[in-house]
Amino acid sequence: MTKSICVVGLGYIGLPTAVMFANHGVKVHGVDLNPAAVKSIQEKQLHIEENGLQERLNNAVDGGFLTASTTPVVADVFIIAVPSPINPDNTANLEYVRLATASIVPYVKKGDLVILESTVPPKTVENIMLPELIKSGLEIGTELYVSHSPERVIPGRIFEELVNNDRIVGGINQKSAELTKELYETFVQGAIHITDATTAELVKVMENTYRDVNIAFANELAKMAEKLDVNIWEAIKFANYHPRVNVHFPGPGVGGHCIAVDPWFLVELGGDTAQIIHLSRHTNDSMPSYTAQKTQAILNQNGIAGATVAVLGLAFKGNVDDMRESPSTIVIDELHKLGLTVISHDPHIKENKHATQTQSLDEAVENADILLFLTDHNEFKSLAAATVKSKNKIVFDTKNCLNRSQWEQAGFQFHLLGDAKN
Ligand code: SAJ
Repeated sequence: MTKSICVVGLGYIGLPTAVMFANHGVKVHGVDLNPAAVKSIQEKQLHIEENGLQERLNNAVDGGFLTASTTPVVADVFIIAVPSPINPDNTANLEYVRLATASIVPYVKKGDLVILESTVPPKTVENIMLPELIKSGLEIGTELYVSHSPERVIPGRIFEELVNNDRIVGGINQKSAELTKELYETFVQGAIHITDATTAELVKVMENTYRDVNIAFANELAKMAEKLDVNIWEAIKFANYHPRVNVHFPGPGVGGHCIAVDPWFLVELGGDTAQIIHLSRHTNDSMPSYTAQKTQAILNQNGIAGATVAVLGLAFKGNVDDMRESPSTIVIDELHKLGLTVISHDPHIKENKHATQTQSLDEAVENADILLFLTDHNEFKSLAAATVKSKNKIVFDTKNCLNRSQWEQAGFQFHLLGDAKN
């Protein structure tokens, strides 16, 4: 029998997951507290950008397999995919997870399965979810099954990765894990590995922390390379030819709602033990200010005072429309603190979400003394330098996403983060 699923949280993970099950003939009901998100899904309008989402949403809604509302419904399976952010003091905010769990309690019935997909600190299922679920009156583990199956997909390639990535399933007991595995086999072609809930929680946070620490290492090396007269991008490329080396890349900072957030869960849990993790967070968080200061230094070298900076790219990374925890907003704040004027542009952020933003690239660059590229959108990579008409011809590329010789041929003075050869 095909089970019915209620997905709580229709954001970057919940919506693609809901759509994916619906496209495989499963009756799915999506729930979001935001009535505007619910309305847009009912009307097949996207409130987030993701490759392949529109056509899959159309199929799901037109086929009658996906409905949405602001409150849960009775179902066989509940998938929770709500935010798990950090508070201003970097401690975990698990209120959304707790409230989402509480919201399904009136709707769960004997034999149901509850799956948490949100990334959470180890022990959240045990300490936050189970005390809520027990209020259903059902016996946990025999009448109500519970597991953590962390999402591990990368924005921009969500559908490809939902199908092909291996999946970790951590049950509160074996039966919960097996039921969860069976469910995801609906569309997952990667291997599905079974473990306990706390291990699954740690695995997911560990993966993102590995990436954060590795990027911090690359950012430290980039700063050193500038003093050594070495191009760090070239050096990393060569180092990565070694079969056991995989150094990540520097940049203007680490953004998004995962890599910049999850390591703090381990810092909170680990205290003094989590030293490398803690230091890496600080190194990565220092990059927006470093980028702003370098921009100022380039302007000083050129004797330009009271400058206007065209910030190109507001999204936290290339080819997504997501500005959550984006380093760009901090870079802009830092540029303002230095007394610089900023005008920004991002081809993926359609509404003006930042006070400095313009929808026109030409308008962003026309009065600019320097073009500061902060994200590696394809639109920027393929930009013909000769067509860019800015006031002063200076470029600062923080993502190694531009073709240096093309920009130099077009008369631009070219600067690259992590490369002193300018
Ligand atoms: N970044 C660098 N240097 C790099 C790679 C990334 O500075 O070498 C920056 C990006 O520009 C961006 C940030 O890091 O600002 C994060 O980007 P990302 O592409 O590393 O990761 P996310 O946040 O889009 O997605 C990650 C993924 N985790 C891993 O690759 C281990 C994804 O698989 C997870 O599902 C996702 O977090 C999540 O939801 O947790």
